[in-house]
Amino acid sequence: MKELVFATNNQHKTQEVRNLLMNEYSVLNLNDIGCDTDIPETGDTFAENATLKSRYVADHYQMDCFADDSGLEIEALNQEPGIFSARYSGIKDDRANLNLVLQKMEGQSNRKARFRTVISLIRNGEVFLFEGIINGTIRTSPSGEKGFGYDPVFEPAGYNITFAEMSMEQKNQISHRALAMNKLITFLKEQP
Ligand code: ITT
Repeated sequence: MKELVFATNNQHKTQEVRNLLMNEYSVLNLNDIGCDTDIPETGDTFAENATLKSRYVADHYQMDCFADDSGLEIEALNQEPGIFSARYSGIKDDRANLNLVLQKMEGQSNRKARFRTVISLIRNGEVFLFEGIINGTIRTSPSGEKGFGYDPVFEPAGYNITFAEMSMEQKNQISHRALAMNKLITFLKEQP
């Protein structure tokens, strides 16, 4: 099977993407290729940060590679946490970040939010970008044990359960990352 490097340290993301690509590619993450660098994400946008990660691997390992940068954008908080989603509370701790979101949203009637992913693919030195968005709302308290990050407080539009109450297969049918990944897969299939 063809191999593809996914420049991430996040095991949950790796699992989701392996599940999506299981019939087409064997997915290697940073750990699998022996890269233990915490690649700096110093950009101002998802696209810049995703490309910093994919470019790092392409430059240091001479391999085609893709990376995603994703996060939660909440309308009432001026699209925060956005690119700061992984460390919104100051530390990389899912519970602390989620609690800060709930605290900032206390008493707020506009609960609209969206998850957004931008994937950056480096192929033969060239960058290609793919975006996925899912709209929804922020619950007033967490619900569900599955998934990761802000999943327990995000209810996708058209559902009455949170991402954390869905199986990975169900989340993978509708999530921001799955939408962006499907665009990437379509692109890869069209390539010679
Ligand atoms: P890598 O950079 O190593 O890929 P990361 O966890 O730092 O892993 P990001 O920089 O893309 O990933 O940060 C995204 C953060 O946004 C992540 O830590 C979660 O808090 C949140 N997030 C992204 N996708 C999510 C999802 O599907 N469900 C819940 N939270 C998500």
